[in-house]
Amino acid sequence: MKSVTALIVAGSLVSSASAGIRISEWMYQGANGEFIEIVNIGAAAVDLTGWSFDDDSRLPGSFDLSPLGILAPGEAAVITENTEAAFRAAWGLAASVKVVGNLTNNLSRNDEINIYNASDVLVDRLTYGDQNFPGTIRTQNKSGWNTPVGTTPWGNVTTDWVFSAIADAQGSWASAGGDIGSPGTFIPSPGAAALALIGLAGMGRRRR
Ligand SMILES: [Ca+2]
Ligand SMILES: [Ca+2]
Ligand SMILES: [Ca+2]
Repeated sequence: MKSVTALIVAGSLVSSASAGIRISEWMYQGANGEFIEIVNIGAAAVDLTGWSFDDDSRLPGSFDLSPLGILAPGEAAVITENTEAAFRAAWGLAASVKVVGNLTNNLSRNDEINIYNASDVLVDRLTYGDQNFPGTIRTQNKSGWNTPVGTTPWGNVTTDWVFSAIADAQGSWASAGGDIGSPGTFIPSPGAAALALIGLAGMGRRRR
């Protein structure tokens, strides 16, 4: 009974958030540069032209995400303080992975990640910090990840977020400098994928 209720709640969240860009991974400090990963968990492609990022100063337009272009359903992209070329080389990323470099906002140990759309409306927020939120992870030289389908957006970091480890469920690996993460790779959990399908089925029924 409990699991049925959870399925219904998660399904409704998915369908109401069909525009679907979510923060899925972050590392506030690393040998090859801090980074943030976002993913399109919706059913439609999303054009990031005019979209932006800011940290805890919460200013839409602070850092332009337009260079990331269009994200297909399920596709992840990376924002990093490193140069795009150096980040790609250090992590061995395929040319198809979308990366925007030269981020200057500097994520700190306790900080915030805000993603705004082209209308400067907040799309997703992660407020994090192992000091401000005791018991949560400190993403120094290893990233934290979550599979955000079915979880509440606009949230604080919670114990749902876990450290990346070599060959974990995201297929994480080590960078040239020894950082551990999976920038640009997003693997939905089997449960999250099932919930997304339920959400899509619900949307289809309502349209008819
Ligand atoms: Ca930093
Ligand atoms: Ca900052
Ligand atoms: Ca990832």
